[in-house]
Amino acid sequence: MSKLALITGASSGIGKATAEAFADLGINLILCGRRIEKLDALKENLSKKVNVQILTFDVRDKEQVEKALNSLSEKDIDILVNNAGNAHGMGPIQDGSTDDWDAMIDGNVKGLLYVSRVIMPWMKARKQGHIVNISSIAGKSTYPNGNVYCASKAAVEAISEGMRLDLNPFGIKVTNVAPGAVETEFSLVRFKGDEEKADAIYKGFEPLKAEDIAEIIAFAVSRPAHVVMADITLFPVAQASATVINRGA
Ligand code: 8X3
Repeated sequence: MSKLALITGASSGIGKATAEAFADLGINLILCGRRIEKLDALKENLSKKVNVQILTFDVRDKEQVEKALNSLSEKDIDILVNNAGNAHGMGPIQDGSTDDWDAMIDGNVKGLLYVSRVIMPWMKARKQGHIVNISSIAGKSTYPNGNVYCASKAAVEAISEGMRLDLNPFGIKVTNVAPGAVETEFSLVRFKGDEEKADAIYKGFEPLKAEDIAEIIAFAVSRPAHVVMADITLFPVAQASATVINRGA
């Protein structure tokens, strides 16, 4: 029987690429996000391969999350990909914008928790399921000016561990994925639309593409029932740590 996956932040980047990779595996999809036109376009494309539903909500809004997820007629979700999240601003912590901090803590941490809080009991009742949390190298290592973004991803790392421990009695798999430099809308959002700054992040080396991460996620969710890939760190070859990237001469 086909599996069913729910992906947050599915309208672009790693979320969208993961939806495409899952469709290639015959996994039915619930695509979640805020940008309905983008989700509609993706649905139109992927519906040729699998069943696709769309749910529009903002993960930061607890009521919206609960209302949208509880409206699902099919609650047998096999795979939850907690992908929604972003960086907002980058600079010294003493000058940080509290609005940016709210956006990152509310989206990357609380949003992931709100979505998971609804879906985990459904998985627990079925004694099966797989949760994939998209963290970051920033969650394993804090870099200069990354402060609150790094903190939000460090929280994701801790939540993945907490889920793995507490969901262990129910046979639910938890995979934490920590990418390094991936070229998506990520830097454009972080630098508030400043294309020059965003492009500079990926200059002088070949960054990962969203599809590279999606391929690994697709691999992780298609392992045999007794196997879980617990923690995956992914770098482009030019990257050696959160701060060391070989950009050539
Ligand atoms: C994205 C990777 O290195 O910009 O989470 O924090 S990094």
